[in-house]
Amino acid sequence: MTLVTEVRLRRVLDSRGDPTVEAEVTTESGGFGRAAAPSGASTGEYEAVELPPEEAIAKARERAVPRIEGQVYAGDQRSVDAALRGADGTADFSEIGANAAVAISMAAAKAGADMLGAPLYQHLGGAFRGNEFPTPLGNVVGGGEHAADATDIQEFLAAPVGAPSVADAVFANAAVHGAVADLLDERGIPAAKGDEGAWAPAIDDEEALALVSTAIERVEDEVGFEIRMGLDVAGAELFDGEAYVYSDTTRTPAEQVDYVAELVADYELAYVEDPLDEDDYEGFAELTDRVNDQTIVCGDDLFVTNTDRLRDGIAQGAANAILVKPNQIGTLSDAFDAIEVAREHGYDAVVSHRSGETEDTTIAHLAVATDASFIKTGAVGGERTAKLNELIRIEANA
Ligand code: 2PG
Ligand code: MG
Repeated sequence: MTLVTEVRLRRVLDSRGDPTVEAEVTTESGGFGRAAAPSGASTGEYEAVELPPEEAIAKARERAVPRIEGQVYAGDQRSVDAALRGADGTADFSEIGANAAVAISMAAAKAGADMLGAPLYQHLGGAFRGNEFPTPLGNVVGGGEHAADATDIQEFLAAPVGAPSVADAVFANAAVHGAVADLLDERGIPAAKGDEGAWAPAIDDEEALALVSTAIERVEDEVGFEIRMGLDVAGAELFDGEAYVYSDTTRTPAEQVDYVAELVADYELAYVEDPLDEDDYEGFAELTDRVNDQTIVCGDDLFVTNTDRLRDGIAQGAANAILVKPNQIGTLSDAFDAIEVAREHGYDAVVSHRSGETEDTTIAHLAVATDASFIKTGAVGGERTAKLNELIRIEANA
């Protein structure tokens, strides 16, 4: 068994131009892994704590690194992650920062794979992983916390559910993104891009729904397979404690359930994430009950990749899928466990990027390793294409 010999930490840039934590892990036998923490903008209240990168690095160097260097076996991800938890000592990584923890956890996994000479997805998934590839959800129009003066709903996603391969799906999403640009141009609507590379025009949600539907139809005609629409409502960001506040109207929680159920029916949505506030398990359960056989209802801020919150949701029938973001919980082992609990209870797993990203590709491997149904990692832009192109490579080499 080969020990981890060195853990190095530094600040690097993320896609928003902010600093984030990068980790490098080296093993006794020369295995090497490098990974960087992503960062959210519409963060859930119950997420693990992200510290300012400099502070996270200092704390992790002081507390976590001595528990890992020369102490844990590089191929044993559970030991690495247990050392991180032990070094931190809190439930939410508020001592060393979930950003430092997740960077070390992911870098150690890559070092373990490198040491074994195996691709990361195989190291994480084992020899018996299935052959299902995740369907990529591509963010093509968005607003909310990801862009100023744009839509209230955070993300309008292309969901190429009929794509014969990951590569076809990736290109289809980029084509929908391009078709949206053409439609905006035809209508003389200017648009910049939001944090994830989605178009962020100053239009309302209804116009965006119509626009993305049309863009999807155009691309469906070209590619000849089914593409549907999905949404990340990011409901917690709209909720003011009593009602959901949109630019042009306000909806009570009951009205919000009706509204989303109507959107699911009217637009044949394949996917709805965070339709309600992160504390509203009951509302999630009611909506899920109504649309369970029509669409995927996914909990992001609701579950924050946390198995305890997921189990509460399962007990109440809230949602039928979980969004999985390793930095929401702090380690790959925890993210893995969330996917396992979801699977045991018939919930789909959707592995996801954050709005602030780097060129790190770990989530592409995690999604393949765990046979996740979907991966949400944007449609265009270097930090997004890093993951999408990695999926294409994995598919080509599998
Ligand atoms: C989300 C994510 C990613 P953020 O809400 O699902 O799209 O956004 O990283 O800002 O939380
Ligand atoms: Mg979300």
